[in-house]
Amino acid sequence: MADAKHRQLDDDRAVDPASHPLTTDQGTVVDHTDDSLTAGDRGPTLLEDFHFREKLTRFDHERIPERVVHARGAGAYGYFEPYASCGAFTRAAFLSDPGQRTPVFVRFSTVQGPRGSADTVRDVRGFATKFYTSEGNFDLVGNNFPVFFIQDGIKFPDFVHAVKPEPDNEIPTGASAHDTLWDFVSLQPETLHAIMWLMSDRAIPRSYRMMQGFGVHTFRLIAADGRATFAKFHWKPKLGVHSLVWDEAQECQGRDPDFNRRDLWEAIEAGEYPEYELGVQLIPEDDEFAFDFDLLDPTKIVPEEQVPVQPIGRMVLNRNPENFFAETEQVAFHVGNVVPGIDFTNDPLLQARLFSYLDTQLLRLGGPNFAQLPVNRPLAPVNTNQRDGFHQSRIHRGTSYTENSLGGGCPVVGGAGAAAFTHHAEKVEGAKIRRRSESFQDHHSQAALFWNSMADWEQRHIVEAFRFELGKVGAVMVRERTVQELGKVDHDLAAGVAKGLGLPEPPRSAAGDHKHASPALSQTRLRGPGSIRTRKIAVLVADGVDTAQVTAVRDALAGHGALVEAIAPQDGTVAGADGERHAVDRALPTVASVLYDAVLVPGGGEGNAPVADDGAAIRFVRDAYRHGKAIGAVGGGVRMLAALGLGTADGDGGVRTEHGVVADPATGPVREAFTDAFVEAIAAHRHPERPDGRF
Ligand code: HDE
Repeated sequence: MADAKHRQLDDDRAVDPASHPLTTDQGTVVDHTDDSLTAGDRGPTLLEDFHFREKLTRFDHERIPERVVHARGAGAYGYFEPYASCGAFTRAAFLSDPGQRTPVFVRFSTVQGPRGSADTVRDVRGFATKFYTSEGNFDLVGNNFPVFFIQDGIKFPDFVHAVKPEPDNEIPTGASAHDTLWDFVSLQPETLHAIMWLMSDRAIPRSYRMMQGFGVHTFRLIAADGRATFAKFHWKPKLGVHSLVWDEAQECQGRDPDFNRRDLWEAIEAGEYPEYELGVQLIPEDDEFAFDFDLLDPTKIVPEEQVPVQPIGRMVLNRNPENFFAETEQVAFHVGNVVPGIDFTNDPLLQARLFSYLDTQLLRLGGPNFAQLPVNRPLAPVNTNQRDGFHQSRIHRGTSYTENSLGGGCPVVGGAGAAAFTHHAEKVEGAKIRRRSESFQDHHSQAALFWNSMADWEQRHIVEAFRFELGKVGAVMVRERTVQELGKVDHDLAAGVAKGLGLPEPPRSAAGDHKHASPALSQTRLRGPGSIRTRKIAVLVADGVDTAQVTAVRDALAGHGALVEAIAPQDGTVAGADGERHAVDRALPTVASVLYDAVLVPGGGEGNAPVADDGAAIRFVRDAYRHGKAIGAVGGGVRMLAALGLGTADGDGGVRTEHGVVADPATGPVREAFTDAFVEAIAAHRHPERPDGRF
């Protein structure tokens, strides 16, 4: 557990609060902190009260500017280890030795909303990883979409101004469903591919532990002999890729605005460490022009069917931060933080980012010395001629210029045998121009590729998302223009959206008219190992519940690593049908179906489900059904489902599974066939095939 980064942080940890009484910033012990020093009982406060002044001043200065984008986030420490040496294509030391663990810090984030916004908004998620390697920090600052909204970084302020809340009333918070974003989109077809991802379920992940990450740009990996290979970085979550559904995501924003943050924190606290596999798509330099798009264009993917993703290592997140501000807020990522063996390309978005990150951190972290902050400090030795500035916390010794003789010529540049970074000697020539390359002009083919790759239910969700977003746009011409643009992606898509908006069907267009698909893009292919580990299952109980049934299912699910909670109309305990008391984990009014992955409705002895008449329980079950979640019912629980029209009470008395609703009408001990079928239904995550559900 105590890896090198953890040990390094020991030097930075504040004094153990239990080890010493309260002091001022200067270390003077304070005698009283609840009343200010006043002249007399009811007199004015005295200026000489240094503790009072310090306490208020420090409080007044607690806030720093939040990130201009990606303000809301959650972080965790862990480690990365390669499966084998990657020496064939990169000289990066941390990728060379399968036995070597490199400490990491990861920050997940949403993009549009401020620090206090809700987690489950429709948005891109940031997935930024800092590798504390022996050769310096390498930051892989990615997103959970493999493409971006614009091709050239000079458009970034335009894009962000458009997606951020409206300038006059600062509405909406954390949402893209408003006029300025869609005005921009409808006029900038380069946004379309990323917009397709944004309208898909990828934009509402179930968990940070269940989403992919992408480096987006094409990078260059450099081998020890100087040979370069183009590379795209991919993170794949071990638990599979899973999403919420939109209705659920919206309700979560109220029920638990910290839904994703809490999920990450609790999983790590419970020892269920999130794990991701790092993969690379490798493209030899000779194949730079082998594609029908430009490798430098960040609005394009390299389909996995064309260039497979090679797994190269795994990352495990196993430690929560100790102080949110010091670590998660002050961490400073920069795409420009690379190590020998990893280099850039001329992707104009990447080039702009190389400027922007350092620049923004100078403001956000109040000066140039933020690399000395504990979470940012490399494990590799730092020996620079950079000096002074705000918040300098190192005592540098010796001269600070090169060449010097008075300092013995130190620090030596490119010391003998040291792994110095050498920029790849790419040949470049050309006239200075301000013009988008011709090779960047196709904006529709890959948006159509994404659409073609989706399963029916994924396409339905995309159409519904467009209808929702554009339905919130007031300017009719913006709605119309967007639908016209969608017509160039796919006619059925545009027609479906137009219908929802009450607009005429746009004419057929040839622009994105192809049938190519990349099956690897569909979430139906990304469900993962079919495990229910860490899934949250609610069991609805009340007085009279069949405790034996509850205990049997609970034990079976817990045996598969699921987290089971007994939920009752009130907290405390409920009296089982057999007279035993059963502990309640949560009271119904404090929870909702949207906070769980599945629900079990047990019976009560020979009777109906004990919660059959409870309004909140009925809503719970109905919501689970609408959101396509697995529902299990045993004994009288089956009768409750039938009464709600969510299943039938008839049958031959055997275990029945229909669209993820698993029913066992037997009132005796729970049968293994039931638990097996319920586990399978939960592992499927969602059941889009439900006939009358609104999934
Ligand atoms: Fe960022 N981005 N970005 N971005 N970005 C920032 O840096 C920027 C882009 C990404 O958890 C800022 O420290 C420009 C793509 C993540 O701390 C800022 C452009 C991708 C994070 C910035 C892009 C990202 C940021 C804001 C277009 C995915 C959060 C605060 C040229 C590959 C990191 C900060 C964290 C944060 C600029 C585009 C990912 C302003 C100019 C593409 C995950 O520097």
